[in-house]
Amino acid sequence: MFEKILIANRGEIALRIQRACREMGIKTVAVHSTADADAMHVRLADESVCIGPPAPAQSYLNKHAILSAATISNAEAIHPGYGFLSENADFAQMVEEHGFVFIGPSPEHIRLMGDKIAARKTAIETGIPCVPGSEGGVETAEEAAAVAEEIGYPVLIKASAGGGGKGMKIAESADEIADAFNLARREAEANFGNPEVYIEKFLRTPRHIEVQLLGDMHGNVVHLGERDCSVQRRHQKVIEEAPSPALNEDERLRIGEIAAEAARRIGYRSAGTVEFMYENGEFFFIEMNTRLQVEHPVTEAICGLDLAAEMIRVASGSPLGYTQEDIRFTGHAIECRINAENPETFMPCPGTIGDYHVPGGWGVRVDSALYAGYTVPPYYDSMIAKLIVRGAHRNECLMRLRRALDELVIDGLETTIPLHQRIIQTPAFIDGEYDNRWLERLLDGDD
Ligand code: MV4
Repeated sequence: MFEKILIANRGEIALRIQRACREMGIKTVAVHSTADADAMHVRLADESVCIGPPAPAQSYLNKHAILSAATISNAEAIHPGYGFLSENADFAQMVEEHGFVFIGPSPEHIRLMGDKIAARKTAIETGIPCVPGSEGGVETAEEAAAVAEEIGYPVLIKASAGGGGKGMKIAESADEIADAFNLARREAEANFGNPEVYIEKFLRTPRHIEVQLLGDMHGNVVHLGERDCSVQRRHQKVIEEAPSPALNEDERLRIGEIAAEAARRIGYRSAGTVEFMYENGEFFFIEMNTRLQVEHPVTEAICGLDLAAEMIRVASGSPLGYTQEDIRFTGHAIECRINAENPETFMPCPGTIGDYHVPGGWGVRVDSALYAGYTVPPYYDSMIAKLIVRGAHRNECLMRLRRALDELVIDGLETTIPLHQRIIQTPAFIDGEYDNRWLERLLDGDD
């Protein structure tokens, strides 16, 4: 096992990984920008290194500064967390070339899944169901029109270098295809420096359901069930839960096994997530995330595994100590992402924390790097806390979540706590009857 790990991240996820390290007897090195000198992840680390000014490009995205920090601190491995450099294949490769272990998948797998056309081809080859669409990239407006004619309108044009919903264009009919195609290509070139696009049938009311995978270096892969992340606003997840209220036991096992088998076939290692859209009883692959995700705690809550610790174990070469049959799912879990934002306009609201009180009791977990008197800087993501609640079943979980949200106090800035209180009291959410556009409809007042 490693003796010392550098954590190339900040905020709650840096603490999450530090906690796993501490419990495994591993020393931790924090890196931080000048804006984060007083941050909790720096205070709680065994050592810390300042890697640059506040702007992420000069600090948390600065590959050379992070590698220098790993060198001078004698770290053996680097955990990237999520965001920042976590899905940067060049960084993962540099980490290995400098003789450190990258705690994540291989650079080749990160690169493969970062190219959405290649990822779609891999999904098809490994038996994962995909949305009807183009076989590979689409080069001309004529080709786009021919594909759309074949699969039927409406269609969605997506950037191969996109992901997370950036750069998608809908064409409702043949009148719109040429403009949509040209616009999508131009935007893809401008935003990602790569004009390649592909086409899929546009699904109007899918749910977003994703399968958590964990693989080791010895060819073993297990799935840890699914998460329903359909409650989103502008491609930002707001609430996640496991298991999905939309799936029956057969669908759950089938989609998990399909995802795990595909990962086995490509030799995937570490934590990873296969994202699906689910509509009318059918699953369709969208993309694969090659990182530990924000919402991993809902999976931990229902399967009893420590995903951060497992990632570290498999990165050190240990085999998974269990097979799929050993994984047991128990109860229900829901996560609320709490952002420092106005709960109506969603304008970011950095500031200094006044009173701070976190809920406790059975089944309640708060992952956060906040403390009373801490000033949330304006330079980074506005998520400041995650409240994760579990219960024996969904209803107990909902009642406990309502209780925990009422106990939570984060004063001194605006937060999305009132939004969560509203969502979990809305009948459609209580009934588990929501799709990926439900929250935006609720906020627009059409529900
Ligand atoms: C789609 C889609 C409908 N049809 N693809 C958004 C994020 C990115 N991962 C893929 N996304 C979508 N792809 C087809 N063929 C609708 C979305 C989508 C969405 C998907 C999941 C959760 C929330 C969403 C919000 C808007 C659009």
